[in-house]
Amino acid sequence: MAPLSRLLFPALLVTGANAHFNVKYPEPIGFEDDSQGAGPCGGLDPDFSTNTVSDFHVGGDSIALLNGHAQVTWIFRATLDQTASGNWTQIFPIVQQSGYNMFCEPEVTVPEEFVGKKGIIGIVSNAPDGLLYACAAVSFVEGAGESQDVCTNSTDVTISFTGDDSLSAMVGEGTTTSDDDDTADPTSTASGSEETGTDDSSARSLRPTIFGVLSAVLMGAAFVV
Ligand SMILES: *[C@@H]1O[C@H](CO)[C@@H](O)[C@H](O)[C@H]1NC(C)=O
Ligand SMILES: *[C@@H]1O[C@H](CO)[C@@H](O)[C@H](O)[C@H]1NC(C)=O
Ligand SMILES: [Cu+2]
Repeated sequence: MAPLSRLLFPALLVTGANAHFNVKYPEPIGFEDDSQGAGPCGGLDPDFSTNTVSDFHVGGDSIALLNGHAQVTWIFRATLDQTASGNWTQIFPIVQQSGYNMFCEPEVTVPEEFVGKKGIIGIVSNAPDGLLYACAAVSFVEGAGESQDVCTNSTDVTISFTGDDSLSAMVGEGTTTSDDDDTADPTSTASGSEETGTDDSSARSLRPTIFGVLSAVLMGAAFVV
């Protein structure tokens, strides 16, 4: 009995710790799985007096992510608004990640004019369970960052450039005219969300099935124990 429950306990923990995604670099302001769907920072408010404030090199620095979904699209954005409430600049093209686990982009650049200021790096994931958010509090500095040990791509992950209207609607407020047009056009945003819904539908229907089977197996095993 004891060996079996020892086997089952880690299995239950793994099932319970079903994180949407984690930011491995730069250090995020925090992480709450339950509120990660709340923008702009996953249910957390940046606080530069208590958060770790990392240097982020405008000439190229790393954003390292641990993804808990089969397929997502990502947008990276930055703002000098320390409350993260707006004025976002897109800092990397939107990409799609297929496969779980690590995706790291080591050369994310930020506008030179951010140097010497503090602000927020925001990461938004369009996942099968909705839009998910994380933020890091940073100090923008000159030059290029050193390579980070945590900056890896998992072997079975593929990354491709893509479009995603619900993500591109999250940048550009008050920055460029073309981005303003995107944001102001409800038709393009609406059709974008529909497309995304269709793309994700297979993943969405698969997940509950897997969890249903897993739960049934675990519950069955628990009765045996
Ligand atoms: C918005 O960001 C730009 C840089 O992209 C900055 O020059 C400007 O001061 C910011 N505006 C506000 C209101 O924070
Ligand atoms: C991970 O893959 C992306 C997309 O191909 C690439 O830009 C990036 O440099 C890779 N990261 C590492 C650490 O090699
Ligand atoms: Cu999720």
